[in-house]
Amino acid sequence: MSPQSVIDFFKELKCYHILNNKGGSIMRVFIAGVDGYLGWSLAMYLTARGHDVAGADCYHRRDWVAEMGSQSATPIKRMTERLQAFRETFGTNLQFIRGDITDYNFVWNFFRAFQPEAIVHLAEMPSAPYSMIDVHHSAFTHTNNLIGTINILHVMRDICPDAHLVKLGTMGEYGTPNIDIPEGFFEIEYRGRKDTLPFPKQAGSWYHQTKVHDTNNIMFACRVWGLRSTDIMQGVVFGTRIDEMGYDESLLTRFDFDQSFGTAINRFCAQAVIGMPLTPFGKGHQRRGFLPLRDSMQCLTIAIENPPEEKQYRVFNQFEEIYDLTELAVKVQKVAANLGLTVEVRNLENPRLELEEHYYNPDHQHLIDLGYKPTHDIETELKIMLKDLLKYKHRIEARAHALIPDIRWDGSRKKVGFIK
Ligand code: USQ
Repeated sequence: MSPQSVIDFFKELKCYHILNNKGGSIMRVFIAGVDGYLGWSLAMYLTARGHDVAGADCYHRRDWVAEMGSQSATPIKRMTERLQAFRETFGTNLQFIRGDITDYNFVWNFFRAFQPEAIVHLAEMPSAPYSMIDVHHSAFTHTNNLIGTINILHVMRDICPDAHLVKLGTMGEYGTPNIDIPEGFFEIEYRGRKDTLPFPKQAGSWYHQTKVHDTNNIMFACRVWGLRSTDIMQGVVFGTRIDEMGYDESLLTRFDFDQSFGTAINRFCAQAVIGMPLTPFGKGHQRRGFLPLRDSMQCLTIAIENPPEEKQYRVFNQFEEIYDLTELAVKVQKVAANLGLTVEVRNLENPRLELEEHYYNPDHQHLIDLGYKPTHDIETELKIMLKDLLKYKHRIEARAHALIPDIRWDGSRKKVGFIK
């Protein structure tokens, strides 16, 4: 799209005035990846709080899930219908242009016209298994994730150097070291000298590696060009909804449950709904930080509304609580039983190479200091999820085969079996 046509697009939306709007607590927020699980929810959450939101997406996520032979449990409408429902509910447009962040000119034109004050970058390939399929998927994950971030950093430097980049990283960047994990940096004494340095990264997949590379690139851009950024080390997100979605099906966000794009709790809930055993991998004592979708929205908004200083690169570890995978499966089993759903917990052979029993103690204080109030009620959230998913049981059953993994970390492709 040419620069003039992007500007015409914003004029047509009658929001051209925002190009010159300075100051105030209402911010112009650009969301890269606005058609995704987090992006669509965040667009609603921010709009409901009065922010001017614009977004871009090239529908990669829809294609990747289809490639996995799966579909979202919640039915996802075409973007035109989603935008119409958005307009009817919120009384304002979500300013959307279809486009790919790996296209530098697209990012340049969009930022030039919209002049974002905050940029939330969610437009990355988010799946560890998908990145481990083969060389092509690994290379695609690197190209997609690294080039998208590089483009955003360069366009920020040239068009909106005062804007704040809120970049979605992952707790998985740190891996599972046998010591406490700080928020990004730690003080170290080595051979009698002290410094504050980035905490070592030990990612567990090619996908997680791309997030580590992004972190290095963003830190460099902040140091050299004076940009400001919050790198969010987010844990595993779960949930079907946030309150802003109400009961309009067109406003629901996607809910994936396949081996690549479904995450642990979401998969357990999908399994419970169709009566399939819940599947901790291997010994099932992997520990991770988890947070509900509504807390993820709260935290991202806190980060946006409390930008860092010029040149500052800061890290937030974003999760609510740490759980052991088997403990979680048992929680899902219990809440499902209260709804009359009987399900077993059965361990599956682990397709991944990871520690299955380990120490895990990451800090997560920065967001709490800024006002984050964790939901703390996982069982209520699980009940909401299971009730929502029961409406779409047929859609999960139709793709039940996608729940059993066959993507292995050694590069082979063979379905895993139950081990007990
Ligand atoms: N797991 C099971 N059974 C399952 C699915 C997963 O035991 O049916 C285990 C995995 O082996 C792993 C843990 O659960 O030990 C988490 O797996 P996951 O698929 O929920 O999450 P992961 O691959 O780590 O990636 C997800 C998101 C990613 C995000 C990351 C945050 O897909 O985008 O960055 O969570 S974190 O895990 O903290 O790195």
